[in-house]
Amino acid sequence: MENILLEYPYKNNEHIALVRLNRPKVLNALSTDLMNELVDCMLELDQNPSVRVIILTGNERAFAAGADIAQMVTASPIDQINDNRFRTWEMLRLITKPIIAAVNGFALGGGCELAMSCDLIIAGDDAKFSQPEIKIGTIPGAGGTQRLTRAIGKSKAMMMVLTGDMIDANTACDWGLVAKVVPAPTLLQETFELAKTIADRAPVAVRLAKEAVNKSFEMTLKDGMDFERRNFYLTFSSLDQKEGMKAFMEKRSPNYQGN
Ligand code: CO8
Repeated sequence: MENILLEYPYKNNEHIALVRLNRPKVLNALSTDLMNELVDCMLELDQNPSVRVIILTGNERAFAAGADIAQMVTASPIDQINDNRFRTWEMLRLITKPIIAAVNGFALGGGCELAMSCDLIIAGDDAKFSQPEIKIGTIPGAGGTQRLTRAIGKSKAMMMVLTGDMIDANTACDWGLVAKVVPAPTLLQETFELAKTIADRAPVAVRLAKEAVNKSFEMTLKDGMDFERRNFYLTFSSLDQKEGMKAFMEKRSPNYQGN
């Protein structure tokens, strides 16, 4: 892989994988090759039984400054259709394990959309978010008008999408785009602590909970409640549910095996 790095930096915890976007010279612009590598890597991690949580990050300067403009500048609509870059973006939706976006610096355009494709965002206090496509004569194409609107509401999303202006990390947190803001130098450590907490939970339940929360964006409340209930029932077929409740009754910590 040339455009991303896969690391297991937490020696005492093999359950957590760190995927780093790695095109620093162009602020991690999301080229087709990068997105292909990213999706391949994510699909592989999803199949790896020892991995329970994935952290996706960039570097100190940028999470990602958007789709690679150099690849799009002369593209025709037919080029875009033939290239079918959104196929890879769609495949991110197939990942069943929690993905935490750890954002320092710029998360712009496709970079903001990529962060929003993750399950939650932790931001360093220097992070900046925007959908700047309007400034270069186009509009968001990977969820910037949809996920952003669901995250922060119509009026604020309109302001961001129609102006293209950046918001800072604290504003993004106040508006509900970001779960937590931490001092930038501590971003990976803080994200690891959160990932570790999630990795310590029952993996089957984590997967079913993620699936149910994501369904809330696609279903009516009634259908979503039905879906949630079925996943709730399904947890009772896991050994981890037996272990979790037994451990509670025995006043000890549970030991989850992920089955
Ligand atoms: N694409 C390609 N190259 C980029 C990108 C990008 N999105 N962003 C930055 N770069 C490159 C610059 O060209 C520059 O390269 P070089 O050194 O060779 O000149 C290098 O990164 C450093 O950038 P700057 O010199 O511009 O750094 P500054 O600190 O002055 O500015 C900014 C930083 C504000 C982030 C500025 O670079 C910028 O505005 N970048 C573009 C942001 C943008 O418009 N993003 C939206 C792109 S469109 C998009 O994302 C649509 C998504 C649709 C879905 C995805 C479909 C695949």
